[in-house]
Amino acid sequence: MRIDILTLFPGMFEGPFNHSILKRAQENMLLQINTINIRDFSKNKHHTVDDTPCGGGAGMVMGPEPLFECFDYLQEQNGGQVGRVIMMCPQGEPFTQEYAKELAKEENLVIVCGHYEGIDERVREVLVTDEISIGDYVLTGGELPAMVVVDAIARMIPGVLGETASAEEDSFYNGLLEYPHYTKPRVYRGYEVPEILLSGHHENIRKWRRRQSLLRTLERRPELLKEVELTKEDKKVLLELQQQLQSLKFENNK
Ligand code: 4FV
Repeated sequence: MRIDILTLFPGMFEGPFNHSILKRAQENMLLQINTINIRDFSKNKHHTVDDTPCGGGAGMVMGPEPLFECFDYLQEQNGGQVGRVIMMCPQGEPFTQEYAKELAKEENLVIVCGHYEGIDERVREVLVTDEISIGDYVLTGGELPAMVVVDAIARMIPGVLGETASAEEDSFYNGLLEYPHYTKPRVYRGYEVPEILLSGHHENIRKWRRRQSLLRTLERRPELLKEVELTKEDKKVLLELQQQLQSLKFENNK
């Protein structure tokens, strides 16, 4: 996959993309990331890319010209193939694991990083195919959201996570929150690893992990359960857990 990131601060990406899994993914040619400086496409003598908002108001708006010029360049560079064009913005669709899986199937992606109050609407109307938000809060720029999206997508590209790690057991991969993880030592400062995990009984361990995922999701993100494909066994376990939590709540309110 090739990802072209349009930004005013290409330097911000050097850190996150030159370490660990993302670095190896690029070395293994599974992922190619190009950061392109939008300011290089500003034609005015001061190379400004923003201007005051039409209709007045505070702050500045990123103008259409440098971005449209940048797209012309990308199209020339890639024989017209620029792929899906993602604008990072608070008004965008909430980013999810499902969305990451979907985008990971693409050959090419372009990510536009905004700054200031926002980007001229004509960019959104003409060039952008996807608007994505990483959360209901306002950041200084689209760079950090772009890094988040690239990281989540990269993990979904076959071969990026390598043998050791498997995305299949991720939180949200199967729609549930992940079960608790333990490793050696068996006892640390008196805190023990649950016996079942040391039993070697794989079916019992699978059941225990599924129960923990259901419990965590029920306690922390019950709305997620509506989207999950639940087995008959899951429904039986969930009923038990709901009754346990009810009686616990009842005990505590006594
Ligand atoms: C944002 C978000 C975000 C808004 C104005 C950049 C900033 C500035 N992007 N999810 N939350 N963007 O706050 O994606 O242009």
